[in-house]
Amino acid sequence: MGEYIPSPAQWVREQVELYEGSGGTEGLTLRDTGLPVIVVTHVGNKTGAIRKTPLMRVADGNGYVLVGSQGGAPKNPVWVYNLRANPAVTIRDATSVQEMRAREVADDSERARLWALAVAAYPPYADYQNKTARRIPVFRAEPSA
Ligand code: F42
Repeated sequence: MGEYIPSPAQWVREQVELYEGSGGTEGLTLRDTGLPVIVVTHVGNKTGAIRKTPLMRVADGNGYVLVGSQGGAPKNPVWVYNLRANPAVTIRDATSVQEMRAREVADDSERARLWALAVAAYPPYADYQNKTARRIPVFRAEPSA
């Protein structure tokens, strides 16, 4: 296991510190939206370092939908490449911590179903997709055991 390298983005780093440091009892929502967030721990594909990325909480049965929106920016967030290279992730959802595998969803009909769940959980995702020419990557994290 590599060492943990915190996000260079201050607001993201601070959310991870609060969320994980409190054992999943504080810092559970995105800024002033009140909407729930999970923390995905994964491995950097170049450094091998441990990375921690907060994402919106989009639940789907026993799994989670992970949306690489990055606010509709032109480029994919870097964590997308980490998950493609190494799908083993740990997901913290409040006080629950689970080992999971993140599978990128290629099938159009499955993606459409998961995208609808994502937009229901966090409506700005729809605006983000309209803002960018890239197809926003969608993963489904599933229990690995
Ligand atoms: N981002 C989303 O894309 N979707 C969400 O639903 C979302 C929700 C959310 C909620 C709360 C919150 O605090 C943040 C939220 N974010 C959401 C932002 C998210 O947490 C990420 O910050 C954002 O998606 C950008 O991801 P990123 O992986 O591009 O992060 C950047 C800032 C970063 O950490 N870059 C590192 C750096 O040093 O520049 C690189 C990190 C890395 O993984 N490096 C790899 C390595 O090997 O270590 C190499 C990667 C490569 O291939 O180059």
